[in-house]
Amino acid sequence: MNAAPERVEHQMTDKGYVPIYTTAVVEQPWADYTETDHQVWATLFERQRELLVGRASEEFMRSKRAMGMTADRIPKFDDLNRMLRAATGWELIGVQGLLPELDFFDHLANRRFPVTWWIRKPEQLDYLAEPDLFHDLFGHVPLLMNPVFADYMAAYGRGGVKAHAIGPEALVNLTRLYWYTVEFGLIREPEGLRIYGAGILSSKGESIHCLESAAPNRIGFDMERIMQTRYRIDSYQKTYFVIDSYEQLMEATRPDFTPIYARLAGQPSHPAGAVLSGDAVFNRGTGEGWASEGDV
Ligand code: HBI
Ligand code: FE
Repeated sequence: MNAAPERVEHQMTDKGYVPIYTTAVVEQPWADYTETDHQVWATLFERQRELLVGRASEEFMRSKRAMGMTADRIPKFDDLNRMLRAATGWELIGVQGLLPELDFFDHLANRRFPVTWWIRKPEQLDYLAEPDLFHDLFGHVPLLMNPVFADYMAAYGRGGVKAHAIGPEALVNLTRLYWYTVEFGLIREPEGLRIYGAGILSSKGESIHCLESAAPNRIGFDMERIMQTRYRIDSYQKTYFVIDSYEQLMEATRPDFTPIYARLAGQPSHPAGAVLSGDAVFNRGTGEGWASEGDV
């Protein structure tokens, strides 16, 4: 097994410096995971499973149970693939880590979800600057069992390939859509606001913060508003966008985005903490304790 992930370079992206890895697809080196690796998985899994009761979208909790993920061992991609392929035609592929955006989009467009093969170290339990196996497998994968969300992710990938051909500004707009939905999205359910974004689901602190803190704004989903809104990569989000349903998300990606990009081109973007007159505001955050507006 590769002793360590093959990192290509730190690339300056609109999210600041992020490590970009080789794009090779790798077999999950399951037999080589150490007891410590399995223990890290167990600790993170148990902690989030308890924390997410009453906080995560019902669809996430149901799908996670359906996949048979447990705390005691790191799941095998092959086991999960049998269920995923049957449910929505998706499959997991092992990767070294963050991929260049076009590679990532192309995988999504073909219903392949890239999952980092390595898991964080015990000393990184609470914060990691890049996606690891826990973030990808626990945060992103269960909802791929939901047919509507699975279709959204494939449509998003196709949109990403197109945006990449249009140019960098379109790509930034589309990356913001991913950020505020797939990574940090909230959904309105009968019992109240619930989490579906993987970046929150795999984070203890943000699972609590996003629903219970007075600091962030919580605003109704508006795709163009999201495409114009910058975000943070190094702190809790200042704004969370709330969808009414996964169908709403799927509907939003039906139209061709090209005219939308054209309309947004050259328009100023909004700071992550902005609240605008047209916003459907669930609550206007107090913003206390926010760092400067140094967001992307
Ligand atoms: N690569 N492996 C991996 N996983 C991601 O979630 C990922 C990526 N590359 C780019 C990326 N996400 C984001 O920039 C998306 O908004 C495209
Ligand atoms: Fe992610």
